[in-house]
Amino acid sequence: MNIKSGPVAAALAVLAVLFASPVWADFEVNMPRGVTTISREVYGLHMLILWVCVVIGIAVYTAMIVAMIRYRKSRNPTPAKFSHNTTAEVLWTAIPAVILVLMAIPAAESLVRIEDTRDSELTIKITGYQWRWHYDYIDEDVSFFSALARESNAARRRGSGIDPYGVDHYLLDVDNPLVVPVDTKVRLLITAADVVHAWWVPDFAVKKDAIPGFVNESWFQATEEGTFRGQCAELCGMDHGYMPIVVQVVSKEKFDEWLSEQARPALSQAD
Ligand SMILES: [Cu+2]
Repeated sequence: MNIKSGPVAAALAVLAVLFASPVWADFEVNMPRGVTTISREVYGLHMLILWVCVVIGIAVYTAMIVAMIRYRKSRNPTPAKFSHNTTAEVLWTAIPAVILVLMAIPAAESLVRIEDTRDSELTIKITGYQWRWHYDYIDEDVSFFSALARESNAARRRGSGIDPYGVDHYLLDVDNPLVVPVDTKVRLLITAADVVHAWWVPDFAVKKDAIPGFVNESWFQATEEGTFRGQCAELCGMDHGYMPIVVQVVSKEKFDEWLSEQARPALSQAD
């Protein structure tokens, strides 16, 4: 192996090992399709605009490469002297403007739906703290804190001796998950008690800043049961990386059961 090829070969070997590793099987290159009507709409919009960009990219690069080859100096020694072409200028201004307007129409329609929190069946107030979340089921007398799960918290500490790969959902698990019923429009009131946080669950297409003194609104309606994970998405301090979000979407019957279970200990505490 000579000196030049040494680092290149080493880098290629590292890349080969990285990409062959089973760890990558968990990663998607694209954004998730999600489990709410809005998340699927956002995904569809993202794909539509991606393909519009791909077509434009191919058209522009093809024109550029053709021009570079056809009008190269060796083949075209005396270049044309004109400096304006009104038709071309009108076209390359009008066509992008029309494309932008066409893309803005479905995007604006989605934005209106994303902001429409009317007719919700359940309201949950979410408060960000350094570094945990507080959930308050308005009208239900149920509220609790949700913090990093004990196993993850132990493994993250320096010198803990615990292998993070051995911890299930390392840094993405909490002690008390948020529980919501399926097929129910859940309105979220999002705020913070100390610094700016952001409540982000990709599968719901919800990412909203939690700002002290302000109440932001959002909503989601999950159409599938399951456990969905997210994280605080605003750099909020030293332990920003240790405030995950876990939402359990359960059947309506299970949710009612869960609610009544939650209300009981709160009552006994009040006595
Ligand atoms: Cu935070």
